[in-house]
Amino acid sequence: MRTRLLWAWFGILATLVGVGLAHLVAAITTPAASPVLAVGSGVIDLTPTPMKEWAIRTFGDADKVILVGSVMVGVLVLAGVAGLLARRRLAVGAGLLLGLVGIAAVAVVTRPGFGPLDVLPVLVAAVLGPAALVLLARTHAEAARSSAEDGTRRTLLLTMGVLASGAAVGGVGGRVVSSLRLRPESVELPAAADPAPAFPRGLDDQVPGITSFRTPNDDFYRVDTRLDVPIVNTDDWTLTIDGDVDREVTIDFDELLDMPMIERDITLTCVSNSVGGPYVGAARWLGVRLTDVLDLAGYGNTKADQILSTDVDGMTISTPLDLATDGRDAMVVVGMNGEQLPREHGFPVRLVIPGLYGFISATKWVTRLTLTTYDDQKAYWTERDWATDAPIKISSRIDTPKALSEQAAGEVVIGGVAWAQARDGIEKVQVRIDGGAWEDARLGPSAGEDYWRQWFFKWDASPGSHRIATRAVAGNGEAQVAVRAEPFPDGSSGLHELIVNVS
Ligand SMILES: Nc1nc2c(c(=O)[nH]1)N[C@H]1C(S)=C(S)[C@@H](COP(=O)(O)O)O[C@H]1N2
Ligand SMILES: [Mo]
Repeated sequence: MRTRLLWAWFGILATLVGVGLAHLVAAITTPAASPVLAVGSGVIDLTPTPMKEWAIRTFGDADKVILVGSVMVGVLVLAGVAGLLARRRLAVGAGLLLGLVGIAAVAVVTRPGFGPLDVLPVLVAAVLGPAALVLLARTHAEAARSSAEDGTRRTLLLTMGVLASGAAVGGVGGRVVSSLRLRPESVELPAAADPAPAFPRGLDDQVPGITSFRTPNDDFYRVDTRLDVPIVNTDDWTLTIDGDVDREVTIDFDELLDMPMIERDITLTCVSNSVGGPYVGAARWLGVRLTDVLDLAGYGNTKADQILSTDVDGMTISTPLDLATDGRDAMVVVGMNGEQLPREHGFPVRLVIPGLYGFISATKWVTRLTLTTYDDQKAYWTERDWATDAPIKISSRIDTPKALSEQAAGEVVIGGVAWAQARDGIEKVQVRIDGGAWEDARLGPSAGEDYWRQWFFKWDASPGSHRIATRAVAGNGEAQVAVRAEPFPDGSSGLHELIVNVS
C-alpha cells in the first residue's frame, strides 16, 4: 500500500513540476498559454450555455476559481494514476503524462489568438513532467536495490524535495511575474472636450446599505471569458477599422488620444445578471465617440448590419450597427472614474455603449472594429445562441434590507438602485409590501439617462414576516416587465422581491 501511495506521489510530483514551471514560462511569455489556464478556458468554451449560466448563478464570482480548481484536481488524479502505472511500466506512466500534456497542447493551439511562442509552456511541461517521473523511478529503483544506510534513500527524498521546490518555484514565480506584469502602465489622459456635468451627491450617506451611486473601479463587477488578464501596452496597441468601409484605417494610442474626448456617466449591465443580482456597475467614462472613430474609415455606403469588435486575443463581440450609431453615447473608452482603465476592465481601450448588455457592446482590450453582417460573421456569444439584439431591460433592485434579515418593528428604510438606460432614464420606482398597493419611492439625484438612480422608501414595519417588491418605470413610459425570464438568451426580467422578518 505504501509503495503504491509513493508511486502515486511520483506521478503527482512530476506533474506539478511540469505544470508549475510551464506556468512560470507562460507568465513570462503568454499567460493564457499556461496548460492549466488553457484547459480551463477550453472547458469554458465547450461548456453548454445552460450549464455555464448555472455555474455563474451558483458560484458567482468564484466560478473561475472553482473551474481552475476542478481542472487541477482532475489532472492530479490522473497524474496519480500515471504514477501507479509507472510502477509496473515506466513508459506507460510517462505516456499518460504526455497524453495529459497533449490535451493541454490542443487547448493552447486552438485558443483564439494563438501564436507560435505559445507552445513553449506545453513543451516545458512535455519535457519536464515525464523526465521528472523517470528520474523518480530511477532513484527509487536504486534505493530499492541498495541497503538503507548508503544514502540512496536519502537521495530519493532529496530528489522529491528538489522537485517539489521546483514546482513551488514555478507556481509562486508565475504569480510574482503575473502581478509584476499586471502593474498598470501609467498614461496621461487628456481632458474631455465635452465633459460630463458635475456628479451629483448620491444617497450613499443618507441610506445605510444602499449601493454606492458611483461604483469604485476596484468594486466594479467583472465578466469575461478569460481566466487571466491580458497585458496590453499602449506602445503595441492599435485599433483597425475594416470590413465594409470606404477605407481600412489603423490608429495607434496617441492618435486616439488626439481625437476629441467625451465624458459620460453610464451604467453597465451584464446579460447574465439575474433579477436583483450583482452584475451591474456605474462609472464615469472618458473616450472618443464611436461614430467619430468609424468616420475615420467612412461607413456611409456600408451594407453592414453589425460591428464585429475583436479583442487582443481574437475574442469577438457583435453590436447592431444601427443601435450603436443612433445618436446614443457609444464610446471608445480610455478612462474610468477619472483614471485610466484598469487592466481588468480593458486597458488600454474598450467599448462602452449605453443601453446594450455588455456581451453585445462593451468589448474590452478592443483592437479591431469590423463592419460586417450577421450572416457573414458570428461573434463568440452568437455562436453560443445568445441574442444579437439585446437592449438592457429596465430593472429595480432592493439593496437594503437584505433578504430574510431580522428587522425591528417601526421605521425601516428600504433602498436600492434602478436602471433604464437609453430609455430616458428612471422616472419612477415603486415599492409594494405584502402584495398591497404600489407606492412611490423617493428618488435620488439623476446623473443622466444612461445612469442608474438610487431610491428609498420609508416603511412602517409591523411585526411578522413581510414580502417586499419593487418595480421601475422609465422616462419613456416603459415599465419594468414583471414576467419572469432567465438571463438566457437576452436578459432576465421579473420583479425583485424578498422577505424580511420583523419583530
Ligand atoms: N474582450 C472581452 N470583452 C468583454 C467580455 C469578454 O469576455 N471579453 N465580456 C463582456 C461582458 S459579458 C460584459 S457584461 C462586460 C463586462 O465588463 P467589465 O468586466 O468591465 O464589468 O464586458 C464585455 N466585454
Ligand atoms: Mo455580460
